[in-house]
Amino acid sequence: YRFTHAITRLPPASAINGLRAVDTGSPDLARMRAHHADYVAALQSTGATVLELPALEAFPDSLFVEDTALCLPEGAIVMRPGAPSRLGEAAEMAPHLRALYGEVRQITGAENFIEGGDILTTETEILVGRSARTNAGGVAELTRLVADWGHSVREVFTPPGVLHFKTDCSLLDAETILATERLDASGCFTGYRVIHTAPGEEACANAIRFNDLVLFPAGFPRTRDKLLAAGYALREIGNSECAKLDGGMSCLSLRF
Ligand code: CIR
Repeated sequence: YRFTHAITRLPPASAINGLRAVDTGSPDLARMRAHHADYVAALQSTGATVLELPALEAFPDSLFVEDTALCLPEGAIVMRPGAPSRLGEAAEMAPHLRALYGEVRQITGAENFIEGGDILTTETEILVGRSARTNAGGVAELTRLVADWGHSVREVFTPPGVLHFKTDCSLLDAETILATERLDASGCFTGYRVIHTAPGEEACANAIRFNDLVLFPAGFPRTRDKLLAAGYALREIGNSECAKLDGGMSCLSLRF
């Protein structure tokens, strides 16, 4: 599958107040913006068109656009983020998706929550990890919304204490997944080829394959070498500042 488009959103100054599970210090905004520019340039270098949306100061986590929607070849689904401070980000994304796609559907159930970071789309199925942000109602509503587009959804689980399902895994190609051992141990990837992150490097499981490149966070040399040995073309991108907000490579874009 080749992507022709990506959507990103510039980091707002308010990102220093973004959500985090553990406070490891305030992100450095200038460095975060420099990393973000490297990320956008890497996407563009594959030939894709990148729609760079302006910063939204009212939403400190709004640079993590992935959580607001699921983009499929047939259309997009606007999410209902489980973090109350992020709910409004989905409505900010919807008009851009409508402009780019014919059809946009929406998770609307008042008790249903789901964030894009919990969704891993492979060539054959959509895996959704229940988490502190994604509940059974959200998974069920998504399942109904994508059924007539021919997509099947499989509900899986995000390990306790892990923000999103994709915090711990990424799709590298049609049959290969990069995952932490703790997530793979749940058995959710039976039938796929799985490459494990090196011990102690669990934080690099969130990468993205975008056309000919794998965008991979800098600073994880043993996993990087495993991926290079497996034949992937890697582009290392600094992620030190987003990591302070539990964000990684996939969170920073919508891709289709
Ligand atoms: C949050 O807690 O929602 C943000 N600070 C990080 C979101 C990361 N997004 C993602 O993994 N898809």
